[in-house]
Amino acid sequence: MMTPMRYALVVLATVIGLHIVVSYSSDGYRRIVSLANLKKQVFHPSPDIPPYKLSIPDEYRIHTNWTAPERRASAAFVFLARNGDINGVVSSMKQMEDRFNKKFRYPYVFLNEVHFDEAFKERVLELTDADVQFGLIPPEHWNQPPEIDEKKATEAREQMVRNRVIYGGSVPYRNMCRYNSGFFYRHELLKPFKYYWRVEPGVTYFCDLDYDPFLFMQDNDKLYSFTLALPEYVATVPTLWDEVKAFMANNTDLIARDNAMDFLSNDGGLTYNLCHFWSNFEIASLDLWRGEAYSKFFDHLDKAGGFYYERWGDAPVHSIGAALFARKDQIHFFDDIGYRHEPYQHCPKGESHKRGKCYCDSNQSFDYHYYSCKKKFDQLFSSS
Ligand SMILES: Nc1nc2c(ncn2[C@@H]2O[C@H](COP(=O)(O)OP(=O)(O)OP(=O)(O)O)[C@@H](O)[C@H]2O)c(=O)[nH]1
Ligand SMILES: [Mg+2]
Repeated sequence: MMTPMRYALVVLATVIGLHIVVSYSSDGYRRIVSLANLKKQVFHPSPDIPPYKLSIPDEYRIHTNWTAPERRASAAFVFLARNGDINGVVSSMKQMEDRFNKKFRYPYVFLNEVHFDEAFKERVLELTDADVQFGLIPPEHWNQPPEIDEKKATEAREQMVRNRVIYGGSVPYRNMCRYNSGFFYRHELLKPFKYYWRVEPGVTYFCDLDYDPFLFMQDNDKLYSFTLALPEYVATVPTLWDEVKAFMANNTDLIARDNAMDFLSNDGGLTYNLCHFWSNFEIASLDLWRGEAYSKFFDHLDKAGGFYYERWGDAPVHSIGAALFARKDQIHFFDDIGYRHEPYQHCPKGESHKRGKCYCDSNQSFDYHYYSCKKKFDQLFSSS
């Protein structure tokens, strides 16, 4: 016969036994009876802290000790922006991180003609584990040069405003175009790099990118790349092609063999068809711009003054530079990078769309629009 004492011992042993068995077989049970949890129950926080303010326990978080791929290109993102562009900047950058750079961790270089403010820096730094640098543009690289005849420039701007040319009355816009055309690649912070990816505020990246486009460019001897190509507003570049022709006539030795002149001109170079690669997206070689040919070309254009007497954009200037000083096969179309800068977008099709898990509509790709210059690019290769 069981005494009450023995009876109590048997019950206790059964409870302990069950606890051990269930602890081993059930994660949930183990969590509930864990010391940490019991402690939480006993020492629950002061009632004036709402429970949602307690941080989620670390055990719920995924810990991936991600390391960037070993082989990397010498490359950085370049972001020219104003302090007031911050909301568009973080939108573009967050997408860049999520779609690509979380895996690759390429550094960012931000450039501005005034100091970036603390709020700007703070919001940018929150977004990435990669290195981020903030650079100040030297005034002599940014401001309208003293050789420009201000009276002539003012008259030109006023005329453009009357003609409703977009940004026609803006000096800062012209400074920006000239800076992007001829100076950004000389900035101290970009000196260590060979390639850059230009990012602008408020753009959209539609697809995941599961390879390194910088390495692709480097390994395959590509110098310039694009996703969108279209004609420039003729009112912004009325004398640009005259200057290009004058430069070519005096510098035949600098023009690449197998260049992409037929992308720019429908008549062998006589006239400009206004086609250009849209430079708000660029992955390109910094050394292409730093080289003798483009340096002399930019100096020639700068002396002609069309950045201020007209409104030459960095897109046609870069495009003409790339088309003339690189071989056509050194210019790459990044079909698998879904990209939008208002009001146009490139969206991959078929297998590329699927591989990139793209969320854009392939039927709404500017490539097939009558206005697109993509077909001129394709024609470069149609007879070779
Ligand atoms: N620091 C600085 N950056 C500028 C200035 N103007 C433009 N930018 C930057 O230069 C790039 C091109 O300027 P945008 O205003 O986007 O020019 P756009 O693409 O021709 O025209 P949008 O259709 O307005 O986008 C962007 O990265 C801007 O943030 C400026 O005055 N200072
Ligand atoms: Mg823009």
